[in-house]
Amino acid sequence: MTIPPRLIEKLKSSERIVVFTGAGISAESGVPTFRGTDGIWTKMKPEELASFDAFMRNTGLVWEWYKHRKKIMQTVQPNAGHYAIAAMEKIFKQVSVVTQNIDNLHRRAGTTTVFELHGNIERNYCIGCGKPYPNEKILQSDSIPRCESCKGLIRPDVVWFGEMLPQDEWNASIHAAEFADVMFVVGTSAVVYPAASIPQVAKRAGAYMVEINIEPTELTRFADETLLGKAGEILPKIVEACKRI
Ligand code: BV8
Ligand code: ZN
Repeated sequence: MTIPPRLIEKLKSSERIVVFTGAGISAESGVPTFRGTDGIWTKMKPEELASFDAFMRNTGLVWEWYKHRKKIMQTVQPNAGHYAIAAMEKIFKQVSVVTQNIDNLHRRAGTTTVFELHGNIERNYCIGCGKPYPNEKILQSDSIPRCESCKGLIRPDVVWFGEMLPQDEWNASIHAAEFADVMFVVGTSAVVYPAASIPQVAKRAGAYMVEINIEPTELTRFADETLLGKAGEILPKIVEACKRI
């Protein structure tokens, strides 16, 4: 895969970069995606597990699923794609990552401006009194975690289907998209809203949209460039080409 020279030309004159990511950027770290062949949603429908109703109806099952994913996240590392995005901060004036992922891998790779639209699997809180709880506490026992202060149910600090996105993260993501010179869209099937509207906001505001995915998606027809291949292989090549600018 060679990086199109026109993209390098565009990046040469760019200051503000936004990178919108989905599960595909973490796939090479060993984190299962949602819709791929090994995808989580192939076994269960999203609403059956990632919704407040499912949590109240089937608390044990939902916690079992999140504890399983928390344990996976404890074993995985950022990959070359995450590190390449972090390296962009040394090349461009401003780099913002807007992620749908809850795996914390962008921060662990060194990216400093990360807007987490769907929460973070390392955080939990009591639905009764809001008290925060770290994963260490949650993973200590196999039982359903309850608050030591008010005995309320503890839940993962992630955004479930039917729930609003965190207002500050949302507003900051919209603002970054509106001022982006280049919007990278990496490893997302772009089917979950309102997150998937962020790249459109950037495009409408005049950003050059670059999609990186192993297959075409809902956004491909809007992209100025579509680079088909693995994020962990393409992103380092883009960064290398930019370093030579
Ligand atoms: C809201 C956190 C309203 C939890 C997630 C009917 C009923 C109820 C709701 C709706 C409905 N119809 C529409 C909706 C809205 C709903 C929605 O969009 N549903 C979809 C399914 C149609 N959205 C919501 O409910 C949102 N809230 O609308 O609230 C509201 C308004 C006012 C007041 C109150 C409420 C909240 C949605 C958030 C859900 N939470 N995650 C958890 O993770 O457990 S969603 C979760 O799935 C992810 O966060 C992400 O957003 C999505 C998965 O998408 P991707 O990340 O793109 O992953 P996917 O596997 O799909 O694709 C991977 C891609 O990577 C592929 O393209 C693949 O080709 C590529 N790839 C693979 N390997 C690589 C690669 N690319 C590059 N390199 C590789 N190596
Ligand atoms: Zn409590």
